[in-house]
Amino acid sequence: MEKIGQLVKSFCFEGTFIDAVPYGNGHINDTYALTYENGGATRRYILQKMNKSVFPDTKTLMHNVALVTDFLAKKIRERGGDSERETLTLIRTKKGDDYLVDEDGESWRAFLFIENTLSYQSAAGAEVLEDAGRAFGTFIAGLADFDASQLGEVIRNFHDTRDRYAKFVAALEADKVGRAATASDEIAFVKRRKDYCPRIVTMLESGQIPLRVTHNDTKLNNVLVDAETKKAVCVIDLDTIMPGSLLYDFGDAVRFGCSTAEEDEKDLSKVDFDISMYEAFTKGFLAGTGGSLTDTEVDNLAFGAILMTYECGMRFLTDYLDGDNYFKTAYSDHNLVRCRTQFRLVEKMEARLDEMNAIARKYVK
Ligand code: ADP
Ligand code: GN1
Ligand code: MG
Repeated sequence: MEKIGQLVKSFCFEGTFIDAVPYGNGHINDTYALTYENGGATRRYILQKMNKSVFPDTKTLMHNVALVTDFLAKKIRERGGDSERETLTLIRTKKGDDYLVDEDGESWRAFLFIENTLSYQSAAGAEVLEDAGRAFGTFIAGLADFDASQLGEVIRNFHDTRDRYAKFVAALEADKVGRAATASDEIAFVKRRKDYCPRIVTMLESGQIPLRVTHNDTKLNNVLVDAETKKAVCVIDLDTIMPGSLLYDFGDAVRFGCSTAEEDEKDLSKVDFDISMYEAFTKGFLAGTGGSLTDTEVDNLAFGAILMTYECGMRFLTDYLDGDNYFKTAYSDHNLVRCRTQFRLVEKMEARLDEMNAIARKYVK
């Protein structure tokens, strides 16, 4: 904390620094809420130490974040909205940079704290899901005229499930920490569904579905919701904004938001796929995107949810086999526990695929 007290002096925060407390439930960055006092009023900021093993190219990452937040802020202001609440606002350093590199080579960035909001860690109710769907849909639609060629690729092949499979196989073969024997059911689960892996990525490559600017990390806790009205306020965590498929964003949000349990629930009997939440989310998402989906995208929304859940489970399993180097973990088999919830959800969704497809068609304009 002493270090934070020093480095905050390099940012354009207003007032007197009071304290910094660890904040939020992200798996990647170290997030702190900073409190400042200014003329009797308090003001908060978010300070994040970016995860350098996940994001070695901080320069490209922050280039993307700055471009996208500036672009969105301008749009929000043009339609009379409050850009300091409806998108992230970067606080630059006193030298005018988008982020700060400290003497240990760690990179830090800061945002205005969006007050009176909350975020959900698991299924939150139909209204919240519908609204979150609208927020993510609107977010993608709002970036339709953003020049994608300006964005650098922050993490190569982020949602290339073929590549994720290859990384899983490599981790399994290396079995670096001797854990493969403890995950044989999960390993078999991944292998049985290998044919899922190329489906979306080859549709993108062949032009069957469009390449869009997408968020790529649409967990429900990456939408801040107004604490009183429960309406979605702001889509956050813009680290993985890159060209991609809308199916990734739809699917990842369903994976997290339509589960009846938290991502790391140990009691699998509590883990189910809530189709009424799926319906609510789909309704909001399709309204938010404003009818801009192609028929092939609509036909693959439900599969996108299955694929993203499978991919996420495979990533947790790969990290477990690799010795927990990527996701933050709180105990030794945390990644295996997370992997199991994802695979349970995959099975639950597979059993309801026809209903899921019918719901997607029902809400297309
Ligand atoms: P990670 O990549 O580790 O998930 P996030 O950028 O999602 O990091 O931030 C972690 C958490 O911090 C979020 O889930 C949210 O609760 C909170 N948070 C992030 N940015 C803000 C902000 N500008 N205002 C309020 N809360 C925020
Ligand atoms: C990570 O950053 P966070 O916690 O919102 C991960 C996502 C995973 C998610 C699983 C950059 O998201 O891809 O789906 O954990 N982010 C990155 O909970 O890898
Ligand atoms: Mg996050």
